[in-house]
Amino acid sequence: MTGQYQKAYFLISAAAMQQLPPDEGVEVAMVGRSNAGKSSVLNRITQSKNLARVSKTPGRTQLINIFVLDPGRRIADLPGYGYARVPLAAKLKWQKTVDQYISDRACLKGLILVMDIRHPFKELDVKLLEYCDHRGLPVHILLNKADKLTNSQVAQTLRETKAALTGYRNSVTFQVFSALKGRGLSELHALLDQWYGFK
Ligand SMILES: Nc1nc2c(ncn2[C@@H]2O[C@H](COP(=O)(O)OP(=O)(O)OP(=O)(O)O)[C@@H](O)[C@H]2O)c(=O)[nH]1
Ligand SMILES: [Mg+2]
Repeated sequence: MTGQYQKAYFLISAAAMQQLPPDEGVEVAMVGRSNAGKSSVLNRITQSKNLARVSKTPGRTQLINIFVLDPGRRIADLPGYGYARVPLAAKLKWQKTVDQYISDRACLKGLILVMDIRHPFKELDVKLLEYCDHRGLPVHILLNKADKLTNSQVAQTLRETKAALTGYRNSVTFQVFSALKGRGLSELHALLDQWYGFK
């Protein structure tokens, strides 16, 4: 159902929860370390060149950017975490906004956790996974930038990922992805179709 995603448009950049649209319908959020490729993934999902601003400077997406697919379905692009050069006070503020969003947003159906396939399962990724497991929130991991690895390196990372995810009770799924090349897009669309209830 790719047509549903191409209709996406930008709604608002929210600096705080109160600025978000009403907490109803279905929202799916993109999360992950700064520079992992969240915005690039969003552009790939919606087949648009720069719906979400893709920045070569990490940490540029500092607000919760909301995109609308249709009146009851939205995508949230959350601020990236873990970028060292951001001032601590600003970092803490973003962290608070993201924590609050994930814990309080009732319409949040699941998280798309974007990781750089070359550096997966960093400390904050694991913390997030543990929190979602605790909260019972589904997480779908994208091992992004797969174009940077050889096939055998990808296969090795998949084995390691499988091993890293044993022990989570909650629904955690994963796949290989490349926002640059479009690899894995139909698999991701199929997952999103389920979450959004597209037939
Ligand atoms: N080779 C390759 N580069 C990618 C891929 N996805 C993203 N990039 C590059 O990685 C950099 C960061 O991408 P963004 O999409 O801005 O990352 P982000 O996670 O949104 O970053 P923040 O908004 O700063 O948190 C950009 O230079 C992208 O072009 C991919 O699949 N392959
Ligand atoms: Mg971004």
